[in-house]
Amino acid sequence: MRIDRIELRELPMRLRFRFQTSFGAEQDRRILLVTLYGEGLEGYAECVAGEGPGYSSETIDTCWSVIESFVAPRLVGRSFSTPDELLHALAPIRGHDMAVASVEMAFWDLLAKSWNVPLWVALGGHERPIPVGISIGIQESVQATVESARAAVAEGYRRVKLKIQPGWDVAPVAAVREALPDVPLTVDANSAYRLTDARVLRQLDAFGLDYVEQPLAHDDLIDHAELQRQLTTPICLDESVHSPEDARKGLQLGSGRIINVKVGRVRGFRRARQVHDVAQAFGAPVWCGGMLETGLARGANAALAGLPGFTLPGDISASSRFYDRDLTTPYVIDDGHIAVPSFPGLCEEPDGDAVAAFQTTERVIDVE
Ligand code: OSB
Ligand code: MG
Repeated sequence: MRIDRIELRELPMRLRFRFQTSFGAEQDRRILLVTLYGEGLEGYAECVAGEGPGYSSETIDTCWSVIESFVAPRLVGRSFSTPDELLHALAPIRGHDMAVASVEMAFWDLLAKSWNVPLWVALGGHERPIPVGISIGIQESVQATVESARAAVAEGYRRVKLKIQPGWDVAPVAAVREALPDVPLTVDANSAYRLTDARVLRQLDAFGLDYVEQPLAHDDLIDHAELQRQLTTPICLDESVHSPEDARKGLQLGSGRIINVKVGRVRGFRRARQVHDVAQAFGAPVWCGGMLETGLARGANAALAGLPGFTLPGDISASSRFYDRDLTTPYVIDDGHIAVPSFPGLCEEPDGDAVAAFQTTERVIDVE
């Protein structure tokens, strides 16, 4: 597959509500839409970086810059027959995983379209309905949190995850657990605690949580292992895992027992599948995380979640939860599940009118 051209477009899109986490609030998303052109086909993907470096060190601007200056020049005008070959050409780029992932994902779209198969086939997964959970941001009050959780369960979501931070943990969790005694419930701290907060985190053991997600530092595995020894609730690693090697080290050390796999965070589908394989070797469940994506990436996430080790509900909520107008046919939740897309490639063709309506900036990197 020869890559003739890479196109970057910025689409500012507004979330339907402010999404508050321990690292900040997000409402305005700057969607970076990547298009690869090759063999008469177009491959699409969305970059998952945020506007600011709160979740990881990458931002939409660093991704734009790294793709333009370092990724595209290594790819345009060259041929790659597999994602491995493409990743090899990008190996000199240390880090910047979300930037690399967006291009790797668009390459999978191109490849799968050229083979005329849906992404789940290209990935070697299964076409099964994927159970989905919902991630509820930090709310104004405990009452508002309980209402959001009740509404999510009424809509069919199979797991409720509450964002927590110091001072906003035991009270909302206790209230939601009391209101919804049987719902699979989890919490996500996005690295807001330290090992010295173990006493508070141990209090969460009383609520039968499926896991506590990334309680400690984004780059830590050692303190997580110590904390895991002190908790009965499993720890799920998110920010700490960027590679299959990180997954191996985290599971070997006992830093956690579950992994949230985000394609953008781990440099693309190839490595997402490898993280899945490592976790399977350890007997550790994984699930597919979300980054407030548009419908473009939701289908791709569902396809990834068709791999057999994805045994827990993913953060793949309905398009309409986040966006009034989506870039593709909106994804819907049916009885708490999302369907794995069956059209060739990673996603449906983005709706040209919607792209034009949102687009503000464009840059094309062509063969000279
Ligand atoms: O930690 O899982 C996270 C959104 C942005 C950044 C980090 C995270 C999240 C979510 C939202 O929890 C999940 C979703 O897209 O539904
Ligand atoms: Mg998380």
